Amino acid sequence: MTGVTDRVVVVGAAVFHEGRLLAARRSAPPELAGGWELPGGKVEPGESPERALVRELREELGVEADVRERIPGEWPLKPGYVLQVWTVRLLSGTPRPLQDHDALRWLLPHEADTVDWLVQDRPAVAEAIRRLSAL
Ligand code: 9L3
Ligand code: MG
Repeated sequence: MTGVTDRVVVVGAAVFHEGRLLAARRSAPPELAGGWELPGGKVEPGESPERALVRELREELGVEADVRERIPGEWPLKPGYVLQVWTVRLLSGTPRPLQDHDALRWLLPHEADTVDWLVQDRPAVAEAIRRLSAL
């Protein structure tokens, strides 16, 4: 059962590869287009967040991913939606913007502020960069 008090969990991936963080530029919806995000999307009913993240990265970027650790915390999106973030490693494939994105970048820690992150993603990105820098 779902009710009016339930929140939709949106999962985001801090994909780490060769010392860089993957940033994805949204192409939709219009109010978010041009903003950079941690790729991911909504958890479906009955789906675990980790499974949702694997599915979203397959659909959006065409890669197989290994979900590692949750970045503690959650961040409000639009009303009724919260963002939760995990660190992720690539298992296979090269990310391509297949859905909802029109550009990708691999950022070194010192380049983290060179893209215009969606405001809601900024706290999670900051924490992801701290973890990447500590690897
Ligand atoms: N959202 C914000 N930051 C993110 C992600 C993956 C998603 N890192 C927002 C955008 C949409 C909603 O969450 O309003 C659902 O995301 P999607 O399913 O459109 O990717
Ligand atoms: Mg998405």
